[in-house]
Amino acid sequence: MYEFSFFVTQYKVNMTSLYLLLGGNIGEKQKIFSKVWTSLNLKIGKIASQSAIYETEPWGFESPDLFWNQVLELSTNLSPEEVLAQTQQIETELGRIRKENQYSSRLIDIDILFYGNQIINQENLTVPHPRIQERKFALVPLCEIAPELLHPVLRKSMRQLLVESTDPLKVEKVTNFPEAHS
Ligand code: PH2
Ligand code: MG
Ligand code: MG
Repeated sequence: MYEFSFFVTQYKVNMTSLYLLLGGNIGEKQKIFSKVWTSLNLKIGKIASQSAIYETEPWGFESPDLFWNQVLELSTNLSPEEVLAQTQQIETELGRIRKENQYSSRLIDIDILFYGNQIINQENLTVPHPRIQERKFALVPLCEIAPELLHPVLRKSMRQLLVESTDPLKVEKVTNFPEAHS
């Protein structure tokens, strides 16, 4: 009995709030997004909150195919490296083929925006994601679910970063989107 409650306490203490950004601009977006929600819930942790889905113009490259973007907050007990391995595995399972060093259309991209307030600068992983402040397709959904969240490097809230953003690209809510909660 004692050991059990000890375990529960440890488990809760080690949970970290993780913000992920989903993005994709080709394929059956609705099917792909709902498969991602199921996989994330199973492999990384429970989805605690979700933004709406936004239809967004491609940032950094030209394509007629608009993106869907969504921010999810998960509660996880995985390490950042484990989260990265799991998100990359889910991307691959859903048919993502990586092209090196250039932006291009993709079925699904799962980016780590924030892992608690940790700052990570490794060769294969930078957290917070280095381009959040340049991209309205990340800031608008972040502001919807976490306007007061403080960027641990820039020391500004999501609301402040959105106000200061000069990104002109269109970010519009998709209405009648399905729920990410299972
Ligand atoms: N992701 C990119 C490059 N450009 N543009 C939009 N609208 N949404 C994205 O998720 C996105 C992008 C690189 O990952
Ligand atoms: Mg990305
Ligand atoms: Mg990515």
